[in-house]
Amino acid sequence: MRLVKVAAAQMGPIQKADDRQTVVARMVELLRKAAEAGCDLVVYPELALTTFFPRWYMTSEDEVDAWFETEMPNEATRPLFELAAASRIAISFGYAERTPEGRHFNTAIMTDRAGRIIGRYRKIHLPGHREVDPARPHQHLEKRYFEPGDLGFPVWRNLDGILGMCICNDRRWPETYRVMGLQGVEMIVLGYNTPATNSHAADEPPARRLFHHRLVIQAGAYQNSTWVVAVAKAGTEDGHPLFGGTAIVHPNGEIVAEAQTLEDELVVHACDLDATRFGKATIFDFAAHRRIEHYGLITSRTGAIPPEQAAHGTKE
Ligand code: CDV
Repeated sequence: MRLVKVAAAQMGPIQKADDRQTVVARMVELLRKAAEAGCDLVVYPELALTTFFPRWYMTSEDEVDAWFETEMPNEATRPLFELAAASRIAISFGYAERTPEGRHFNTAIMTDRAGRIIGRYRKIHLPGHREVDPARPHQHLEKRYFEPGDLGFPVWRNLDGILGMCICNDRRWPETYRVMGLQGVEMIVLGYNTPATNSHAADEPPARRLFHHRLVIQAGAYQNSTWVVAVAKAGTEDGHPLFGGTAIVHPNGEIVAEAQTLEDELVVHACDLDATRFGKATIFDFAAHRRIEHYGLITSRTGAIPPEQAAHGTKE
């Protein structure tokens, strides 16, 4: 057995007016509880330090940059890193990153037990749009504020296993899991902020949104025989509801632990990384069964082209 006791640290809403210190104090409290529970790893949501600011349309560069961190750790997050190191607990959380060159990414980091950042991931599948879309009941302006990640989907050796990260919308794309699966990933950790309503379809029931969330994380786990730890920012931020559904998924695709609230809540499970071996050695033994000679379209074509158009070239 290679047990990693994971705390999926769901966070309740963060309001626009909440400062980083207040939020980090909540993260520290969750970390304390995880330490009491004997956890090895604590995973927090996407953009954990602030409200989900991409719902707000901003034009001033200064206003936008106020949501971004230029270094990590920084003054606000240092207490979290210090407690993590003192407790010998690895952590992962998301934040808005501005690089020294002024580039903007939706980023997640992972530390080792000593509190050193050993992994960085920048969100690749950015949902939403760049300008205000009056047809939508709420805006989702990630494409305005972030560039697509430029680091691929790496994995890291940590906690005696092979761990990877992705962020929110990435979980809906099978390529995300498979690229990490091809590097032998044993646990994928991800944070998300998912609105409880669909901005393209206001009548979509929240239950269906939760169903799709579970569907993709369970499929990603099963098809790559990996643990998936999916962590929500939940509840209502300045009138905008986010669904919860923080969950830990076994490599066989079953959910083994799930959040019960829309508040700060720890979902804890002792994950045996050796449980990934069975699927990786049998039905999803990639080396034995994959047929890459038939997968070329996955990397050569972005959008779908139905057969009629493919036969006669693309439309002008
Ligand atoms: N933060 C996100 O990436 N949210 C998307 C919503 C917009 C669909 C998600 O996939 O949950």
